[in-house]
Amino acid sequence: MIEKEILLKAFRLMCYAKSMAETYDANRQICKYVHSTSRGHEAIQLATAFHLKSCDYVSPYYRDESMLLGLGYSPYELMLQLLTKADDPFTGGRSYYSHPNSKEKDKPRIIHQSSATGMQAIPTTGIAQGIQYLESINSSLLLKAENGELPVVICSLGDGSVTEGEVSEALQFAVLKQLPIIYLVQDNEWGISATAAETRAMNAYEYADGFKGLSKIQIDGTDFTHCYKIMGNVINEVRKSRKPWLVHAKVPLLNHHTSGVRKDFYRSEDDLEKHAKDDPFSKLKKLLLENGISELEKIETDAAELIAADFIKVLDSPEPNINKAADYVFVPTAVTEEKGERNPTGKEKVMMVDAALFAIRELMEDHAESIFFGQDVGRRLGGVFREAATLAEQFGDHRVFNTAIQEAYIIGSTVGLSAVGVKPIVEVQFADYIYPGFNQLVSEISKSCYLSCGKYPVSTILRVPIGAYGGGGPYHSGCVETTLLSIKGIKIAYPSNAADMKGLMKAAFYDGNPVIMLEHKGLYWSKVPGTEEARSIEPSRDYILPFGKANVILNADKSKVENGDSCCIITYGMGVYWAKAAAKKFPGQIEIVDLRTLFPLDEEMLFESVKKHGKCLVLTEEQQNNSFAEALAGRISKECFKWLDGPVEVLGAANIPAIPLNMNLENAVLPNAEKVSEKIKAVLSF
Ligand SMILES: Cc1ncc(C[n+]2csc(CCOP(=O)(O)OP(=O)(O)O)c2C)c(N)n1
Repeated sequence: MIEKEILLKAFRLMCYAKSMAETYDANRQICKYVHSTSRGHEAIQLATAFHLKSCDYVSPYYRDESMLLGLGYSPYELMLQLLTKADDPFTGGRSYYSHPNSKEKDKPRIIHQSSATGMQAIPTTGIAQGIQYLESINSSLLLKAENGELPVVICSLGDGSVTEGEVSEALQFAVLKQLPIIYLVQDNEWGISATAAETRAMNAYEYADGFKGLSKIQIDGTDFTHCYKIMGNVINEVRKSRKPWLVHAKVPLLNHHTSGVRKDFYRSEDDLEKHAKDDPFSKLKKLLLENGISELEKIETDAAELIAADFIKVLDSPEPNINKAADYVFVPTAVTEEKGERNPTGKEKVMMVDAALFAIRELMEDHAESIFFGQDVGRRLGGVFREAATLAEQFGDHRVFNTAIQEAYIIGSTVGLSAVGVKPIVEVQFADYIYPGFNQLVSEISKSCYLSCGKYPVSTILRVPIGAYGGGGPYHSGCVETTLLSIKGIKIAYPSNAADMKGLMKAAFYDGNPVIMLEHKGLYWSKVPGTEEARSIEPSRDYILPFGKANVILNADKSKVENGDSCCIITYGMGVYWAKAAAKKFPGQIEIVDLRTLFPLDEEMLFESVKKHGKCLVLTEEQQNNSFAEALAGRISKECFKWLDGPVEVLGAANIPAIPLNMNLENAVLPNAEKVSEKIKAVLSF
C-alpha cells in the first residue's frame, strides 16, 4: 500500500489542477493566451513526476500541467506562464502555458519544449544518447543521484503525436542503441477533433511492437495507485537496465482540447459522459474516503483558496520588459579575435576538405565530450567525400559513427546531446538532403536559446557539403543558404578556402550556439578548374577565425578608385573564384569581398567597400530570385544609397528548381567567369 502522505499529496495536487482549470475557464477574458489543462491526465502525470530525481531529465508536453505540479512547481509559478508574466520561470512570458524548461538543481532538468507535437521525441532521445555517451567515458559531466544511481529520461507524448514520422526516427534510434529512456504516451483517444479510429490503425502500445528491443506496458492512467506502482517499477528498471521502455497510459480528456478549441464544439454528450466516468480525481477521492481519510474537504477548500489568491497575485505581477524582447537569441561567444598563425612557416598546403578534417581531429583530441556522427562518416568510409577519414580509427566507434538515413534525428538529437554537455558535430550528406531535418532546425534548435531565456542554447556544429561540382545533378548540387538564413537563431559559415575552413570550424566549436558549416564540394579538393587557391597553408593548431569578419580577397588600385573606375564584388563560396577569374579582365578595377560567414554578416566591411567604389555586384551560386544575395543587395542599396552610382547588381543561377545533370546544361544555368565579366562591364558603366 502506498503511504498516506503520497496519496494526500497526489490528492492535493489534483485539487490544484481542478481549481486551476475552473479558474481559467471562469476568467476566459483574462486567460486570453491559448492553454491546455491536464484534467483527466492527472494520475499518470503525478505518478510519473513523484518517481523522478534531480539527476533525471523529462520532456513534458503541453498537457502535462499536473506533471509540473508533481515535480514541485507551484500553481503560482505555472500561472505566471499562463498570463505571460515577466517572472514566468520558464520562458519569461515568451511561450505558452505548460511549456517548461528548467535547470533548477533540485528538480529534474527540462530542455526547451516546443508546441510542435511529437517533435520533442528526437531532442529528448538525444538526451538519453548523451547520457549513454557520458556513461561510456565515465565523464564527470554525468549527473547522478546522491546515492550514485544513474539518470533516466522521460519523453511525454500525446497519442496523436505518435503517428508522426519523427517519433519513429527517435524510437528506432533508442532501440538500436538501447538508450535509458521512457516514452510515456497519454492516450485520450482524441487529437483535437480527430478520433483514434480515424487517424491510426494501431495505438502506441501496438505500434511499439515494430521496434525490436522496446519494452512496453499498457496501464490505466486514471488510477493513481496503479500508475504510481507501475511507473515506480518502470523507472527503477530503466535506472538499472539502461534500456528503452514505452508506457501506454489510457486516460480521459475531461477539459477542452485547448482554451480556444472547446469540447462542446465537436464532442457528443455520450462521449463527454463516457470520459467523465474515468475522472482520476473522483477515483482517488473515492479511494481515500473508502480508506477512512477524512480531511479531504479541507484540502479541497484550501486548494481553491490558494489558487484564487495566487491568480490575483499573478495578475498583479509585472509584465515583461519590452526592451528585452530581443534578448537571448544567442549566448555570447568568447571567440571575437583572430588568433594563432594563419600561415605558419614550414607547413604544407592542404585541401579544404582536409582542413576541415584536421580541425575536427584537433578538436576531438582536445575535447573528450565531442562526438561526430552522420551518414557514412564512420570507420568503413569516413564520409562520402572522405571528410571524416580516419576519425573513427583514431577516436573509436563510440565517438565517430554512422547513423541511419535519419536527417531529422541527426540534426534534432544535438539539442539533447548539447543539453547534457556533449558536444555534437554532425553531418548531413548533401545540402539537398537537409530538408527532412529542417523541421528540427526551425521548431527546436533555433528557438531553444530564445525561448528558454538563455538556459538551453544548442551548442552544435552541423556540417553540410553544398554546391555544384561538375555533373552532380539535381539532388547533389543544391545550395540552401537562403532557406537556412530565413531561420533566426543559427549561425552560418561558408568558407572559400582551407585556412578559413580550419579557423571557422574552431570558432564554430567554441561558439556555444548552433552553427552550420556550409562546405563547398567544388572547393573541397580544388578539382574544379580555377579553384586551386582554395588550397592553402594549414594554419596552426591554435588558429581561430571569429564569425562575422569578411575578407578582402582582391584590392583595386587607388587611382582607379579615385577616378570612380572601380567596383566591388560581394560574394562567398564558389563565387569568390568566379569573381577572381573575371577580375583578370579588369586589372586594378575590382575589389572582391569574401563574406566568409553569412550570419553573422560583416556589414561594416561590406558597406565600407560599397561606399568606396560606389558600384557593387553581389554574386551567388544560388538561384537568384528571392535569394539571400538579392536581400543583401536591397540592404546595401538602402544603407549606401548616397554613395551609389547605379543600382546594386546581383548575379546568381537561373531561376529553375534544380541543377540539371548534363554538364552543358549545368554550365548554362550556373554563373561563371564570363557571366560575371558581363555584369562587371555593366556595373562599371554606371
Ligand atoms: C506538428 C504539429 N502539427 C499540428 C499541431 C496542432 N495540434 C496541436 S495539439 C494537436 C493534437 C494532438 O493530439 P495528442 O497528441 O493526442 O494530444 P492531446 O492534445 O490529445 O493530449 C494538434 C494537431 C501541432 N501543435 N504540431
